[in-house]
Amino acid sequence: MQEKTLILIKHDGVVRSLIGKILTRIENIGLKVIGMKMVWANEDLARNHYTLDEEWARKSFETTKKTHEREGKPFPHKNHMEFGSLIQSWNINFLREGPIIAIVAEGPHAIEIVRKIVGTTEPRQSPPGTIRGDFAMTESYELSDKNKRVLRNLIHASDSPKTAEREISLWFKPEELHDYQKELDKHF
Ligand code: 3AN
Repeated sequence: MQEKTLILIKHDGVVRSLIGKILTRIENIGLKVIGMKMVWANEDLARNHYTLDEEWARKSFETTKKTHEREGKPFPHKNHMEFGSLIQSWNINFLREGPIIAIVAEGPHAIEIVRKIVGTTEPRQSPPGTIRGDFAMTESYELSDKNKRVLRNLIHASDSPKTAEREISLWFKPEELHDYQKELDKHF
């Protein structure tokens, strides 16, 4: 039940001075920050973070296609791998735009809870109360498509235990993660 998750406050969050506000939300729900640093990712790190996974490409292709169809907008991409590699290259450029904050947070159900407070991939659909909904709701697939760039959605959070393990080991050395007690721990 105790889980660790990787959170990245991407460069759009850093330049909008949202580091403190986002961290407060993570702390407020009772998760423990056990690792944190500012990183300007190189090409290798960014590419390893956004590997082109076929299952992800298929899911993302379907979700984006559905959103376009619902709104009566043309969706020019024919297959998920062509679409996936385009988004991957946009994601790599975006991740390397400037320094970002990498965080490892720990707590019961940490992965699920952080995804919940982050909101949906498209900030426009993200409900008020979520990080993307409260701070980035004007961002949409329509805007990112028009400008041929990735969705600027402030934050990344691991989406499964398997991804969390891979991502944490990519961004942090074991000695950069710390073990300490907090007041709430006695209830877990
Ligand atoms: P999330 O960040 O909600 O986990 P993923 O993992 O599906 O979303 O996608 C990774 C990143 O790829 C997103 N944060 C978003 O910036 C970008 N992305 C995904 N789909 C699209 C799209 N159709 N257009 C632009 N950017 C996209």
